[in-house]
Amino acid sequence: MIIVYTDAHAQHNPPEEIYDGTREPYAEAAQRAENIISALRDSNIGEIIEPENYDLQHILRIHQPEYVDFIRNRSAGLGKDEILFPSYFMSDTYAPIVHGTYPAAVRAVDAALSGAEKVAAGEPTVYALCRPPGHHAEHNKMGGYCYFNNAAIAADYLSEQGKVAILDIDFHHGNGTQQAFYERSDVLYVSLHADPAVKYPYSTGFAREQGAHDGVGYTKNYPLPLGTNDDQYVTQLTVALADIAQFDPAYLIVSCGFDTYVDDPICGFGITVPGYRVIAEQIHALGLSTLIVQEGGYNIEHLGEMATSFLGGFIGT
Ligand code: SP5
Ligand code: ZN
Repeated sequence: MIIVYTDAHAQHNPPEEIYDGTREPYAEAAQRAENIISALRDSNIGEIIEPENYDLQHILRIHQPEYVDFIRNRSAGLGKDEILFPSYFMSDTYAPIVHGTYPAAVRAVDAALSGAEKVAAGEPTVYALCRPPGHHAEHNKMGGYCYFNNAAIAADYLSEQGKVAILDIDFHHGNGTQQAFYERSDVLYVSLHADPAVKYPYSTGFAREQGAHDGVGYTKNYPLPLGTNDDQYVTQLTVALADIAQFDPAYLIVSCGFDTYVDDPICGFGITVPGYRVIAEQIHALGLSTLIVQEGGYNIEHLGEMATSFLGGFIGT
């Protein structure tokens, strides 16, 4: 397996988010990616490479030019200790801008695109350790710790070569990714997530959302109750994997959040460290060329174990 990582993410370091009117420590901390990469360095899972640099055009196929300009200009205009909760182009109060947000977000896209390029060149499994995450980022809105939609940009890139399925196993519904492909039949979006009636992003991810126009039937949402454990999760995953097998894609992108973990501080499923391996083995059994893109996961201390367990399920170690 190839692992794509750059420490450029660390310059995106907001000190806080606003939750219910109160400023709270930023859950999507740089230490998340640092703990994952350190655990992977200590394992034999794969070679770690730096992402290449890609043209902005790839981002602009998913995001509005004014939105991209806004993040670039507002990031650059901030001092090193300033934080901005913008009034434009935002879905919520979980995606503030700091000085390093734009360059970090661009490099996260580069990591996903590098992974996509490797997969297109025949690499069976690539893990892009993206930070900041991406699946909540919409065409012209940041939100939920996300700015540019790494997985959607990689999916659009790979869709030039063949059909792409996206399996989103983050705890939260990927509203941004769903939006990007809602009217397309060449990219299937399948998501398992907490019931949006009770958890973020609240307004999308209901089972009745199934696509529109050419995309009818190519969005599949599987909301699950709080407390969902390993066995219950794998039962629903089996259904999602059958959808993907039936679609018969050339490539699979896994939007991989570890916020389904039993001890995640802000979520509420019951997936265990060994459970991540079982989930990965089931996905791997599809036999598809697969790009894994990191999304959420907030139990910083245990993220390395989760990533090692999950990625191990793809290589049989
Ligand atoms: C990528 C991803 O997983 N984004 C998740 C965005 C959800 N953020 C909303 C939850 C904020 C909870 N903060 C809780 C503090 C409670 N004291
Ligand atoms: Zn999440």
